Amino acid sequence: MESGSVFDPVSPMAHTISTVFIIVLIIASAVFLLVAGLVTFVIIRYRARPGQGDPKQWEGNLKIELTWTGLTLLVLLGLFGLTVFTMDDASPATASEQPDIVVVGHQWWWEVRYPAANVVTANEIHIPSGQRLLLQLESADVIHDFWVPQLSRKMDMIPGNSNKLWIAANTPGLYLGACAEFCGPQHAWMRLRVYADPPEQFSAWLADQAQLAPLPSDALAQRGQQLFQEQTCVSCHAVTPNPTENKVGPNLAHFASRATIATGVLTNTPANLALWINQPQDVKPGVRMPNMKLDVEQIQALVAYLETLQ
Ligand code: HEC
Ligand SMILES: [Cu+2]
Repeated sequence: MESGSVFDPVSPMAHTISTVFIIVLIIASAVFLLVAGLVTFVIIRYRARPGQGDPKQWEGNLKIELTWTGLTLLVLLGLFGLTVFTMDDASPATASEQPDIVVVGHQWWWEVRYPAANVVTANEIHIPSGQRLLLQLESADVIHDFWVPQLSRKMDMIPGNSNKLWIAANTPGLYLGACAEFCGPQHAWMRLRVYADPPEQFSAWLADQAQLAPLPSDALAQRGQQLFQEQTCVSCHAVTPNPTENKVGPNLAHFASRATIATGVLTNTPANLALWINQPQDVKPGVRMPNMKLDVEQIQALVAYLETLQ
């Protein structure tokens, strides 16, 4: 089941935020109903009636004013206290712990690194369910914001600075997130998928990601591999899971195992992949990948090759 709602938290951190959200919503609704109700009552009860002169004039009322000021103060102090405790629960102290995963925001995609396993991937984060993991959040260009509402609080990704965020998922599943800080024209297409796998399945996934995908065996895919090197795709995309240099585009070592193309714009099918390679600027205008002016045969070969990167 996939979802992304604040009201459906699956980690202790998200749960405490969801709770405070609901409490604030209830209190704010009660205040709204009280005020709107009183205003409605007064409008109807004390409306002007034909033949009546001006009503009796009032000049302040200390008792009523003290009451509404005092009650408002109490409500605000209560919410303040609640918020302080929630902040503590939502961001447990991190001390100097090493991050389990480093996530780097790019215009407009997510680089995902598993330092201990020496794996680099993109746009999909796998985590073992039932464990708390420390993320280190960075940015390669402008300010982005990491937000997977069901798993944790949201946190900015600041160029030149790294932030730490705990996430967890009590139950296996797919949890959707998105960039939550406007970061340029394609900000809305900076989606994120977090897969919480049962721990053994996660370990198997990570071990698999650390390996090179098997070399293509059929002629078309081999031609695609060659084109990938010649057409400068390789200058922006690594096809090994543990490259030594940083690239401008997402790591494609296991691209075929991902569900979407270009950070959520298209589902990952051969037809969509052909469309993407042919016209990235039409699919995601402004994207940092140029239209390469390839012919149909070249595109077919590249698709065949990329499909082998399981
Ligand atoms: C100038 C750099 C650059 C070049 C050259 C380039 N790309 Fe890209 N590519 C990118 C960027 C940046 C993205 C991420 C787009 C986004 O999601 O916003 C991307 C995304 C992709 C994706 C989707 C990856 C994913 O996980 O969503 C594929 C597949 C891809 N490129 C294939 C190619 C192929 C094939 C070529 C050569 C014909 C190529 N690219 C050339 C920069 C480049
Ligand atoms: Cu953004």
